[in-house]
Amino acid sequence: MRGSVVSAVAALAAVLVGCGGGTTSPPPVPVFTTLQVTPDTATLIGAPGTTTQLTATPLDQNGSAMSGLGAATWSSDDAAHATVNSSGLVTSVAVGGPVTITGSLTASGVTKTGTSKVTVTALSSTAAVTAEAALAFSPATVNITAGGTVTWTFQSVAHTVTFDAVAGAPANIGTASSPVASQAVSRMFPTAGTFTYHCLIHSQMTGTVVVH
Ligand SMILES: [Cu+2]
Repeated sequence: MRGSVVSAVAALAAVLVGCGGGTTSPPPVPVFTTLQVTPDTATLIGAPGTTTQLTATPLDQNGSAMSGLGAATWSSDDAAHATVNSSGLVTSVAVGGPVTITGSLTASGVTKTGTSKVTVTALSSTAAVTAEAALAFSPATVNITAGGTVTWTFQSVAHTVTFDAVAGAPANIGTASSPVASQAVSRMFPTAGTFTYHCLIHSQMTGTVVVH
């Protein structure tokens, strides 16, 4: 019984190989199908003059990137809040949005477009970070103006805020032998820069303060 089933399967496989196993069809010709714009959403922090780069990639019918089709053109539907140049670089003008940035590419008579939604948010002089009991700084990155203040709120688990060696960083909060729990501590950032920090107790806890 079992043997006859195996024989039947083997016979069927032989038939299938005999029918088509010896031929190969040519690969399908790539057809320009989609223009993928990345990232599809972005946030510009502060205005005017902060920037983010968009990229437009033509894709074929299988979702594979195509080359040699030329460069996309770019447009903004709300130049009062964000503009885009011929290279896809978006620049904030005023807080608002989301602004729809459209990339467009015509190749072989086919035009495809893709979009990204860009929101322009205000840059604040203050930011709040929670040093969570779940072993994370949240949010991991905050942005403030020069002279602004960040306040870390420590939950029940003790942590440190230990700045990496960057000139202009404020004093650390807590030490390995005396970490901080269940209170809020603020630090002022007088100068622009990117200040990374970590927790001495939990090496996976890292964060960044970007001062503009
Ligand atoms: Cu920690």
